[in-house]
Amino acid sequence: MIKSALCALVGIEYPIFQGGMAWIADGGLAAAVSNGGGLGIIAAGNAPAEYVREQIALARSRTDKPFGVNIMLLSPFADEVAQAAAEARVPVITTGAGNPAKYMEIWKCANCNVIPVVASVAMAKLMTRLGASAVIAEGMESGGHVGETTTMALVPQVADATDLPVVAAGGIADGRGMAAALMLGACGVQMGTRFLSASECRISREYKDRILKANDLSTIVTGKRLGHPVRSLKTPFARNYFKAEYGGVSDEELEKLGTGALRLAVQEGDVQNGCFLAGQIAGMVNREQPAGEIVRSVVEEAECVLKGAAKWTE
Ligand code: TUI
Repeated sequence: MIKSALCALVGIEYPIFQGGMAWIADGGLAAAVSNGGGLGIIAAGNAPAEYVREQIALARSRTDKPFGVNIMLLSPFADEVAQAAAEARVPVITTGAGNPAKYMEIWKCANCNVIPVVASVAMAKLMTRLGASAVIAEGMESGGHVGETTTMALVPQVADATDLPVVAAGGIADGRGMAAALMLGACGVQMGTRFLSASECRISREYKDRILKANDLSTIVTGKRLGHPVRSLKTPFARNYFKAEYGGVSDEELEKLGTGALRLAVQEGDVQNGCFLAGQIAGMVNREQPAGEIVRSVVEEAECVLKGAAKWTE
């Protein structure tokens, strides 16, 4: 089985992280992934600290394996959630959509492994200097908030820029993607969209079915004009938002259109008003299965691909 420095660093069996998806990645999903040998991650999203404490307690009641908390840095509750994660001494803290510099000290004092998502080489270097344990290099194939660089271009450049373990994210959904990421210099992968199909992933039936039916052209990036580009499924909501964004709609009205849209997708399955975040590999996610099975099958397939790779040099 594939092992890497990441496994020893965070105490997991296989170097696979589950992405911290806002409104989706709760303590139940995180525990299921961790019990399967990967690293489950609870998403704080825009929720207050109380929600995060509850989800940590839920995860701890379902697993004795390590898990993480993802802190979305644009959240109005980022400060209190950062404090709560330190107080709960979660083994791993990942961050997204910003620069976590101001929290590094409290997290390190609490002995948490801090593993920020970076979308550039400059951010990877800064996080290395500030004492991160590893970095997640996330390309713009991912769902949700996206940077500008693809995984194929970002991962090797980040791997060259830091001595820390690099986790590749964005556009990875199977063993081929995992094997390719390892060849680019990563020592593990993070997957979000693939775990949307996990049996333990409690999203609306509409959301899951749309992921299972998606193809290679099913996603779109909106929100560039407001400075927060996000990738989601091409639903009526996303198409309308896209038109409004490139039409004459004001910034205020655009902000209003997006408010509450993640919750409406996840909990209500509302295709008119909900934003169904998904990565470009949604077209490869075709069946529902337990999270542990997803982890094992991706690792097994990656191993098979890597063993077969010698054919290229024979
Ligand atoms: O964060 C994500 N994905 C997300 S966050 C999210 S919730 C949201 N809600 C409203 C608006 C925007 C987001 C849904 N999906 N992925 C990790 C990620 N982080 N991707 C890119 C980045 C990133 C970008 C810039 C990390 C650091 C960074 O630094 C900029 C700087 O200099 O502060």
